[in-house]
Amino acid sequence: MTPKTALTIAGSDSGGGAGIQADLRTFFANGVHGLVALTAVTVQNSLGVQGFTEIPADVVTAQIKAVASDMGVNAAKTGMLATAEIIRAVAKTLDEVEVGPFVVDPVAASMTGDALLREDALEAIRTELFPRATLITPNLDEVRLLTGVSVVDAASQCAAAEALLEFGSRWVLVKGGHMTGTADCVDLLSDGREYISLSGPRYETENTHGGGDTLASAITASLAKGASVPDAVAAGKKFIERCVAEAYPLGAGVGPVSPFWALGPS
Ligand code: PXL
Repeated sequence: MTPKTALTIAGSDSGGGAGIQADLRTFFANGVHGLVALTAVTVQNSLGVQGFTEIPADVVTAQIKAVASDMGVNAAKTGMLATAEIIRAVAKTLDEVEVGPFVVDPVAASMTGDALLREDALEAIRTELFPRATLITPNLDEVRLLTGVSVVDAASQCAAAEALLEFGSRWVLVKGGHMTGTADCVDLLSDGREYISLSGPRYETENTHGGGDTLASAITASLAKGASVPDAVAAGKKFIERCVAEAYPLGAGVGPVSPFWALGPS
């Protein structure tokens, strides 16, 4: 049986915890065939990102067209996009090929605070990609950069969701994981009509590298299999919770969230 396919348009993490490495194993663990349009090669380890080189925008476009025209894409997501030129190329390509539901994870920086986007690029994500997105999945740092709203409680999380929907995505997931002083991790999913609060346990771990990528990929995998956005987000949250619960130390800095539980008992 041919599985459904999901495409990640994202960068490589030499440390293997985030980026396309996280996306592909999350797709695999969720039973979909992963396709890749590589945007950048980062040089990094658990201590931080030492630098990155972007892939030429026309090569990013060519990768998307190659897989979409032959293999078919049931859902797609973006991670690190590196430059405004790549973002514009992705937006234009999505007008030309069919990729199904489209998830935009507006990755701006790594857990260690290192930039993963050139300066003018966040604006391009907002204007070029958000209007084409089925769902956007910003964390609270990205919410602040995109809207100026500092989320500190349920009311400001709701205000942030409304401000983000103005940019034109169908749905927004305002992730609450970075909120301090809350016992649970509460994410807010909204399309402007429904406001769905998703609450899960907060695990005490420093090892959360790749968490955002893993969540967005798990959601994308469910969308590829035909789930509705609320069902895909609920399933994605369950998936990332297990990955965070079993995150492991690796290197002297921030370790990765773990997908190993998905293999079953060893
Ligand atoms: O987690 C965001 C992210 C996405 N993509 C790449 C990364 C990171 C974080 O470090 O390195 C390639």
